[in-house]
Amino acid sequence: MKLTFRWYGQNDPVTLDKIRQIPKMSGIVSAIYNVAPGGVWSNEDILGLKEQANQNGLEFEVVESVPVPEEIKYGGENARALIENYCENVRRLGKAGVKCICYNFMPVFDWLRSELEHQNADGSNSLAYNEETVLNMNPLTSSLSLPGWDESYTKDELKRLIEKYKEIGEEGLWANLKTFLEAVIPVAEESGVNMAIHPDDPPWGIFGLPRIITDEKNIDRFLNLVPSVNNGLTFCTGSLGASVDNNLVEMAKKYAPRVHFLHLRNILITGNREFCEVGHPTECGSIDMYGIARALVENGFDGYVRPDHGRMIWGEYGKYGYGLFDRALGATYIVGLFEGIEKTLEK
Ligand code: CS2
Ligand code: MN
Repeated sequence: MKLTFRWYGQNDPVTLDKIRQIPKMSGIVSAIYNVAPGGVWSNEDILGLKEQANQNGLEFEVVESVPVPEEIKYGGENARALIENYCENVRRLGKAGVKCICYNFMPVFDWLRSELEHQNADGSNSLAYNEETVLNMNPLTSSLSLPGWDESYTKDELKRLIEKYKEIGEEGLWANLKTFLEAVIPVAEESGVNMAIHPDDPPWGIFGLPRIITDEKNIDRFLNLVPSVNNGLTFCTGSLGASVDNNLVEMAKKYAPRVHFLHLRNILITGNREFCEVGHPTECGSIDMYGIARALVENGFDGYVRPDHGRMIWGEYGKYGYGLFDRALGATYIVGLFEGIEKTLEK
């Protein structure tokens, strides 16, 4: 496995010179942040980012995310042209040496949480989810604003957007995902890039919006939409693991050959559709990190791994889920976990 770390670019308080000091760190996971979803990234920006990483002894082989604009997801008039832009980004990134692109196909919202600073007993804080609280924050009917949510939409825009997804429903979203993949995957193949869809977080529909990358049945369907190795997965343990119906060890075993990117994050399930994010080791939460990593390695996984969301510890303030300290602890845990598993399997 190749250990990586997410970096949000120039404005990220976690700097590259710090990231490089984490033992065994091979590279960054980043993106171009000055172009709106749907736009084409300039070669200059892409190569500049790679150069910055390389100057700090780090590779730049993974992008997270090339965002999929809403119009592709709901199948608007400009979807075709936007898909062509997306393909152009894949070509340019491939040429610059990027090997893996993470993206998601969640309508309107990316991850959803009810709390950004949930206080833990040990004095740390982390992201937490409580379904009842989230439903009370429905942006269409309540004046409360969702923590972490992009406030750039007006209520009317949001209403229209949500209506569009209601019209097309789950099957419409599947059809638009298929159209997207049928155009993008051949380009990814030619460009030497593995596409790795990120599961929906949490893995169920909210506010009447469809969510489809949620469980084994749907992931089977996704992988069969375009049965190419380049059409693969980001296996995000914290996202998939929020549903107690998902057997992550079994899923890891089954999907290993199509997993290109592994997000290791642990959560503690505290009730029905209620969880908080915890330290990475297995014993800190409800997810069998060891079992998942072992199932992946045993079945041939040799891709990119990164610690996903960390808690805020040691008085750090920063981007929620993306501080330095707890993610660095997670990275070190991941190195130990893989060393143990790989050495055991070699015997
Ligand atoms: C999140 C997401 O779980 C995660 O990794 O922080 O924001 C994720 O990066 C996107 O959904 C991937 O497209
Ligand atoms: Mn993730």
